Amino acid sequence: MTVANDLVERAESVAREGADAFSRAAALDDLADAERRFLGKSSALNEIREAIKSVEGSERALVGKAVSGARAELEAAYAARLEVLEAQAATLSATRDRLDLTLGPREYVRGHLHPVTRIWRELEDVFVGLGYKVAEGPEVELDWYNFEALNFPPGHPARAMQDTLYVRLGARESVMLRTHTSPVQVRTMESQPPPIYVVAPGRAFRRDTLDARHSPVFHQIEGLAVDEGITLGDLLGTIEAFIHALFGSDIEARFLPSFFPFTEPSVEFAMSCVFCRGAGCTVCSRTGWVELGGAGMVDPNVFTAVGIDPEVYTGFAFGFGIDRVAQLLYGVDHIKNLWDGDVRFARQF
Ligand code: 2NL
Repeated sequence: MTVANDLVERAESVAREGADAFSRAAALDDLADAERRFLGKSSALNEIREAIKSVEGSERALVGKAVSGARAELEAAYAARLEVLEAQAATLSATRDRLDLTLGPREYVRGHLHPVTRIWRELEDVFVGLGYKVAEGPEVELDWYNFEALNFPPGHPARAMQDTLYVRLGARESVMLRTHTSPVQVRTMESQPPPIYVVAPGRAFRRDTLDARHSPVFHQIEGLAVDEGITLGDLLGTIEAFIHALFGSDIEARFLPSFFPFTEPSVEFAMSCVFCRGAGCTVCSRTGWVELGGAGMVDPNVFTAVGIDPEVYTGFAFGFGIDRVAQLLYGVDHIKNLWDGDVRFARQF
């Protein structure tokens, strides 16, 4: 075998060997080693090229061609493997270095109405069903609407019944937080002629010390009917109808005589206890009855104050606490639980 043939063969075998080493390189480091070995300065291929000097002139081209063919093959094999390994490395680091920015699942808690709001709306529904309109008015009131027009003359002892929270505006004791929602009905009577059928639910304020059943801020609903020929019988029937609608037709209504400056005659009304059905329990203090509120026939002085002729019209009015009904129906022992905003309490309803 000639020196030239031997060199050509060696070049071809180095090309195969190198291509094989490149394709077996598992990582970029291995590939770099193989590249140095097969394509570097002291590679077998360079030795072969050096050896060309010892080949006869006419055969040099043959060996030169074999060497450059082997080099091209090696370079192509190297480039192909490099591409694959670089792509693998990129995927690997993308996976390994990934930041998990997923937000953890958050519990979706659906809210609901406050127990007092619920009773408030149920009461409105009952009276709207009886043909009443819902009226609203200011919580900061003038003496005229809160007292004067309601037959509480200045200095009248009835004012002492209402521990009023006054606001420092205008003349002394002329502006106050309304002590009941009656001023809404006074405003209604002043602004429209009878027939009037309205309920006024809303917040009211009194200088009460907080205890299990009293809060200085409370909610009440008052009702007013003014028409020709309205009687005490209509009042009693209306209250009985609303008690049946709200608590069930087996619950009884009871009326006792009472006094209010704005009604004559006046009554207080109660219902048979929803818990013991009249047998006697702690909720009704073993009486079988639960006090709800007061009512009466609108005093003629009130009609005169608002410009309604008491010779033509009669009417009845009633009022009771919304919080008290909520407390009763939901079994809330202390009224403060309704208002201190603790969701652990609110969630129970
Ligand atoms: C109660 C008693 C009551 C009224 C409110 C009223 C309103 C006008 C005229 C006459 Cl404009 N009366 N309201 C009447 C009787 C009783 O409330 O115990 N409330 C919590």
